[in-house]
Amino acid sequence: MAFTLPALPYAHDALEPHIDTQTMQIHHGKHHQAYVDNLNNAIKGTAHENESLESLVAKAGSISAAVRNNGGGHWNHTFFWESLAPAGKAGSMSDKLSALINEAFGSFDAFKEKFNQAGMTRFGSGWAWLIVGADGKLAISSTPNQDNPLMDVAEVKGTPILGVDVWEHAYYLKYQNRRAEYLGAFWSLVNWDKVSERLAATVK
Ligand code: MN3
Repeated sequence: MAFTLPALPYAHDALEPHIDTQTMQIHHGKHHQAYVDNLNNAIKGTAHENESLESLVAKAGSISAAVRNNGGGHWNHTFFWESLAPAGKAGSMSDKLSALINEAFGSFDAFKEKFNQAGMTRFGSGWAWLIVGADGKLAISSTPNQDNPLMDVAEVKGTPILGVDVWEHAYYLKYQNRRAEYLGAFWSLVNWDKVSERLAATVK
C-alpha cells in the first residue's frame, strides 16, 4: 500500500508567529509530500512495497539511498508535526519526563542548552533529537540529512521523543540564516503532552 501525506494536526497558521504560515504550507505541502511521493516511487515493484515505514527505517543501512532518505524524511516530518502545538496549547511535562530530564541533564535549562547546541552544531542539514536510550535514560543526539536515531546506521541509537528539523527549509523564509533564533522559537511550540506520552510508551 502506498504511503500518504498525513494531515497536519493543526492549521498552517497555527504556529504563528514562531513558525510562519508560508513555511508550514511549503514544508508540509511540498517538502513532506515530496518525501512521500519519492518513497512510493522508490519502493514500487520492489520487495519493500508492502513493508511498514518503521521496518524500512530500521534497516536504512541496507536499503537504497532513495528509500533511506525519503523514508526517513516521511518518518521524521510526521514525528515533527506531532511534536509541535500552537503556543499556549503545549500541555505540560509529566512528572516522569521532568524527573528524567533533571537526572540526565541537571536541569531543564541545561537540557535546552544542550539540545539547542546539538541543533546548532549539526553542519548542513539534519535533525536534533531527545531520545530514550537502551538504558532507559534520556540523551541528546543529532543526525545528518533525513537519518534518525531509529536507523541501524545512527551513531547514537534510541527511541526519539522530541525532534527538531534544522534543514534551512524549516526556517529560512522567516529567519534566513538565524538558526539560533528559530531554535529559540521552537521551545514555544513543543507539545509536552505528546513528548510525555511518547516517554510513557517507551519506558514502562
Ligand atoms: Mn523538513
